[in-house]
Amino acid sequence: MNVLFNHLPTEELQAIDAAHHLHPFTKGADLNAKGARIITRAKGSTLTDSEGVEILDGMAGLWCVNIGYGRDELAKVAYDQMRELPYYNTFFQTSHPPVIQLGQKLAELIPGDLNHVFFASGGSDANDTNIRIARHYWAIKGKPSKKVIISRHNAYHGSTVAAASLGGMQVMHAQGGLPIPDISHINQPFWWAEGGEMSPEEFGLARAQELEAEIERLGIDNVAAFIGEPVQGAGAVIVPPSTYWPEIQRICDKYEILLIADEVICGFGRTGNWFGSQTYGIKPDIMTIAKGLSSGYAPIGGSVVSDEIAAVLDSDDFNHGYTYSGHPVSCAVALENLRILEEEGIVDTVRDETAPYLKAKWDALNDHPLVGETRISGLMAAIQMTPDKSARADFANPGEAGTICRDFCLEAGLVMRHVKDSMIISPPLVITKGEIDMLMERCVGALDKTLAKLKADGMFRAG
Ligand code: PXG
Repeated sequence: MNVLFNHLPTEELQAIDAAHHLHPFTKGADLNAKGARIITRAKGSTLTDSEGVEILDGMAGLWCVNIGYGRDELAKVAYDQMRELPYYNTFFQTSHPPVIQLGQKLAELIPGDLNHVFFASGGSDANDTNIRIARHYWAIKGKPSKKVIISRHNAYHGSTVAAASLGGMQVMHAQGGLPIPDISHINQPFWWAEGGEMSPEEFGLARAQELEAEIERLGIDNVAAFIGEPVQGAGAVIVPPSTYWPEIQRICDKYEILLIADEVICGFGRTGNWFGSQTYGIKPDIMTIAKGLSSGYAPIGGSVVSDEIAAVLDSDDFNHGYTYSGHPVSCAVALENLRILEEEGIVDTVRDETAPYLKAKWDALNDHPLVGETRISGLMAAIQMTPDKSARADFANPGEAGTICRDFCLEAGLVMRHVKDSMIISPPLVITKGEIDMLMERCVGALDKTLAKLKADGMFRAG
């Protein structure tokens, strides 16, 4: 057996990890003191840790393992491609079959005239590419002052300097001198937290109209594009009111600015259609893709642009590219992943069966005393915990209840992520109804225990 599979005892692995591995979005000192959980293998929707404990993966890794773990077909394709052509670049007037075929397949799957792909290694660098594409596009068209990209507070668009600037995460802007210039942020359509006395529909419209006000404030000659996730994922699964996207679309059309849909999480079936843009009636000029494109089996992302943008870009040099743009192994793996998603009808099953099944159970959580609201779109969903439902109140120490609940979930054998005091799921799209039952049972058990602990600690006001 490969030495990596026949691993060292957990404590030794944890000690080595603590000594040499810097983890993303982590306070190293705290993690090193307790030791990371070591995941050693996975199959379907189930992870196994180094102690042999099985855990239901309610997050599909990091919102990405759409076809589930353990598909040999993808391993085989990667092996075959590595033997045939492990690497070649696409910079110097060259191309190769996997990148050619993947571009064609994406043009077929992605709606509208988004027929041209610039490949990246993930979502962050694809969004960097988008900033450069949008600005270069306007410069070629003789409008070099059109540089500002309008985004939203609490958006997540990645972790590079440019993508984190584009995102609206305060904790990221607070480190490393962000944001870069010429990015502006409007408010998010998060009704529960920010909607006040408005109905969700009124609020959605009001928040979308902030885009129009921001364009007017900046001056149309300075605005290049608007970017948004169809449903904000990392922000806490914020499903916008029905009025939001149609108004954003109207404003982008009226002012003829580019509309960038960041489909890194929503793409490839997550919302019950191939793309979140289809679920929410968005007609983007540029789409960011990553994650579900390869189901996380190999790193790959991309910027997909319209015929018109491609024609403009093609008229000049575009001085941009990554060593791994269109990596042959990643492209081959992505193609096989798309074949499986398509041939096994996985997106249809989500739309017609598992998402409605989950939704019925998820909606019923609103009866739980700890639940302020639930949000769901396809197989991504959130539970908003609150100390006082009727007041739509926040906990005094945001994130504390979320951490408590997250730990109870893990104890019960369920990976559920928390964003402050929202509990989030985004399971593999192949999750079965039986596994959804199991997920719900573990989730409700964790909510009950969290409520009991919060009451005991005097952190729960109502009920
Ligand atoms: N756009 C969106 C909408 C994302 O969700 C990225 C871009 C960046 O992709 P890469 O491949 O560069 O990571 C993402 C990534 C979380 C979490 O904790 C979410 C992401 C990444 C890491 C953590 O929810 N989303």
